[in-house]
Amino acid sequence: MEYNPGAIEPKWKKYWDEQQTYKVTHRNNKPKYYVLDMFPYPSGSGLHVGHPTGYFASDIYARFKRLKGFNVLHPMGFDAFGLPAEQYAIEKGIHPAISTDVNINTYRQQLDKLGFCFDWNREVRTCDPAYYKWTQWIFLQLFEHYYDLNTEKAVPVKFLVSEFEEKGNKHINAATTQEKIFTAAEWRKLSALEKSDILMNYRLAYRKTGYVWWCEALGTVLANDEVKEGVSERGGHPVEKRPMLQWSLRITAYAERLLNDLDTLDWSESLKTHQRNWIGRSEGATVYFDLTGFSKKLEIFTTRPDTIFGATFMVLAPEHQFVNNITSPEQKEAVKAYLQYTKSRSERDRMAEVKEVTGCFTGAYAIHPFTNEQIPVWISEYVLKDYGTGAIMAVPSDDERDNAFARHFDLPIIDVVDKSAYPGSTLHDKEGHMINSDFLDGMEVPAAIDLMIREIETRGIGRRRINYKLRDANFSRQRYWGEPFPIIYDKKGEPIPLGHKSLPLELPYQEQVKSQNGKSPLATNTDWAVLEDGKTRETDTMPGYAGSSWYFLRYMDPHNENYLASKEAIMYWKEVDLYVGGTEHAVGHLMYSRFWHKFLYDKGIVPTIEPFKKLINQGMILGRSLYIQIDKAEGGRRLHVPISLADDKDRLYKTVFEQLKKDDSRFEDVDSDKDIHWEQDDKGLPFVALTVEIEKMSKSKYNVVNPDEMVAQFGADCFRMYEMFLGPIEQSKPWDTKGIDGVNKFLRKLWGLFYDNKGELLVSEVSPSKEELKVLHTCIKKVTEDIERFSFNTCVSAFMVCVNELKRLGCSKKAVLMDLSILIAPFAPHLSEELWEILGQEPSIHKAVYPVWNDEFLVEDNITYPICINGKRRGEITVAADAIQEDIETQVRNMEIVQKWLEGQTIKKVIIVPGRMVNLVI
Ligand code: ANZ
Repeated sequence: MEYNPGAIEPKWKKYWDEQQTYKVTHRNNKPKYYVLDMFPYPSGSGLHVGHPTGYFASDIYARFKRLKGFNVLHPMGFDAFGLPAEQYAIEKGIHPAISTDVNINTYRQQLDKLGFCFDWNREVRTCDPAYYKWTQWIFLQLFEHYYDLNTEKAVPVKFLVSEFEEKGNKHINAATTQEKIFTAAEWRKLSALEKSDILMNYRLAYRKTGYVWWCEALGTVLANDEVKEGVSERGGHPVEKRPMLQWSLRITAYAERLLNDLDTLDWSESLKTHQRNWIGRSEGATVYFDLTGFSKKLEIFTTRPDTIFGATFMVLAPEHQFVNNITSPEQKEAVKAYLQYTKSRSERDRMAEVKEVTGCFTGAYAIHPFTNEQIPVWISEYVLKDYGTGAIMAVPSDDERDNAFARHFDLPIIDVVDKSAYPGSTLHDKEGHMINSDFLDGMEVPAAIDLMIREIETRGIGRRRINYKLRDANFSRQRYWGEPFPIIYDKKGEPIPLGHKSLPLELPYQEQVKSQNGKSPLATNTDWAVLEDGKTRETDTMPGYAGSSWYFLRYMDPHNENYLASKEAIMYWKEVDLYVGGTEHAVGHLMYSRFWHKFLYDKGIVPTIEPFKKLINQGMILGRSLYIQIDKAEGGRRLHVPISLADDKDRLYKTVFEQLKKDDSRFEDVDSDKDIHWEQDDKGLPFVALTVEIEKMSKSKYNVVNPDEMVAQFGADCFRMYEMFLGPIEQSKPWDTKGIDGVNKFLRKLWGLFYDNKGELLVSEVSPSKEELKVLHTCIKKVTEDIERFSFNTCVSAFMVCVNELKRLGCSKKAVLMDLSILIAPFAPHLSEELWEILGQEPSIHKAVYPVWNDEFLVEDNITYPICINGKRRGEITVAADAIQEDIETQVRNMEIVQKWLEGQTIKKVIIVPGRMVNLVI
């Protein structure tokens, strides 16, 4: 009998399906444990070997926890709405509803071969109306709540309305963009639409015209985290800021909690830092400056109010609303030209580090609130419209950008902080003592900041302010493939939420799925979008992150029609104990789901303040790409070809030609290698220079390895183990199919403990020896401890050591093999199930009890001491671990080797360091 994964794996897969081995319910007395993977969006290319890495790690852990007596929730589903799915459908000319279905089926088939212990009864798909009914419901809840800063939680808007009716908005302390204070009488006089507009300034889901990222190529608006370095994250297309009427989520209301609660999480420091930076909390003050000849005051934000005596000019963002009004007639032309220039600059250029200083004087002056001097007001692209107040007081002595600006335009610089007592201190360090600063002189910076803020507040020219880089999250997409908003507009344009009973509002099927001229595809479907009495539907759809912000809750009770999940199920499963996924979601998905979760916590729906207790980011599996260096003169143009061609020169040459002709018009007529500059080898023969590079696996780089092939060739168990064996889970590492053979051999060796090569069963009932138990229990200890700390590669090594040792000892004893099979079960679920059966046990091994090591078996029987004579090592002696000192001494004195080195001299002293060494002084 040989190890044959091709027969074993389907057999046990079928058994698990029939027996529903991995089905779980919350009605269980065991302690719970929730292991979650970031669910995939089903792309058209299917899985490559990099995708399941994280799933293997979480699956091993889930299986381990189960064997350890936990009731483990380990579900899987599909993030099926959103841009990638829709882009794929459009490229292929297939309706997204169809392509998504097809792609999900492909994924499912691939996943099913890999031996996961998912409870598929709980599958969710974000594009399923039964699911997005609750996404829409949460949106409506956000719409119907505002954030109360006194109680620090979400409160229904209806309380706000009754407060307005009685007292106006004076006493409301909310996260709001409502600036105007009104009385109850004023409120009551407003029209329905005016009231609705005011309430929008409070709602957690609100609609407002704002500058948003518009991506022409994708035909939609994008959220901040979907724009990376000034281009769309998906596809790398240019983006620009455009004013549009859009839905947004007031995530900024939760900034402080999102920041503080990071401390409660077992996440990597780098991920937490990433989130902290994204939230970007700054403490400082806003200060009002009077402007000459202009009635409005200019509000600036500064983190360094202590430096105000060094403020020698002001700078506004070019888009600042004051620019037009304050510009003097003399400066009109120059300002106009400068605005033209900044408009032509992409956001990417503007955000890039300043190499070139640009700006323009407006002709206006501000009055310094402490010196009463007039200081010039400039505009410059380095001041961003969306940060702080979009205006700054420039302190060229203590801010690098202000300094560069002042030097370039020859503006005055006044030193206000003396750092001589702090050698090595940079401008970013808030240290030094104040000079040239009136009543602040002599004070240390931190104290001066504090005093200045109090002074500013006393004089009524500003106030303490905490500023965040975090922006509210844009929530509208001019796309088809997403959740429709459950919102109708009346003929005056007032948004009316649909009643909860009308949910889900289903996405209508239509052929037209591409947006046109920035108009949503749903807007072209007038049958659906236009209602009676001049009412219309919202025709934008929700973004991809809507459905993924709460899916982990739905898994707890996926078929519930009356609630997003029952109270009972949520109270049992509580939160995700272990979340495994890639770092690419660091500030998008992980920020949004934390926000939604906190909102649901405020509403009493979930019992924990955070959704994901522990999080592990798996590293990427990298591919080996082959590059051919051609046309050297052109500066190293490179071409991707399949790695398999490295050994086949003829085919390689042919492929080079085909590729060249296909993707470079200059090579269209090439029909022989005469036309290409091959490199010459030392015999003068043409050759193609090849390099192999390790980089991200992707279809476009011809470096993907398909897991199906691995399974067909080696079996899923071998593939799982090899992928874990590649290295620590958090690290990125290159894939090398050649290496899988080592694991393959190991599994066969393990099998060889059960059957000899004639197919005779070797398993015996004889009790294991002390030595055999030591090998087994060393392995139990190592593997248990290593799994607990998510070190899976070292577990595989431990298995290899254990099996080699057992082989050496000729041990095929049932008692040892039983425990060993359970240890291996999380890694090789099919094989271990087969071994369990061979051992005469009832399936399933996955319901067995994880072995516990016994320290008694780990104790060493003997100890080997090095023997030193006058400090030099001359030999060694092995004695029983519990031998007493006199016996060791007697034995040592009588050893031949010792006698030889003594050469008749006498031993003055014998020093025995227990367990360590023996030293003789002669
Ligand atoms: C005066 C000053 C003096 C500043 C000094 C810094 C150093 P963080 O820490 O990132 O919050 N600033 C404010 N709004 C800005 C905007 N819209 N665009 C560009 N810069 C802006 O940065 C806050 C500091 O960045 C503020 O404090 C302001 O410059 C500048 F020695 O005010 B400071």
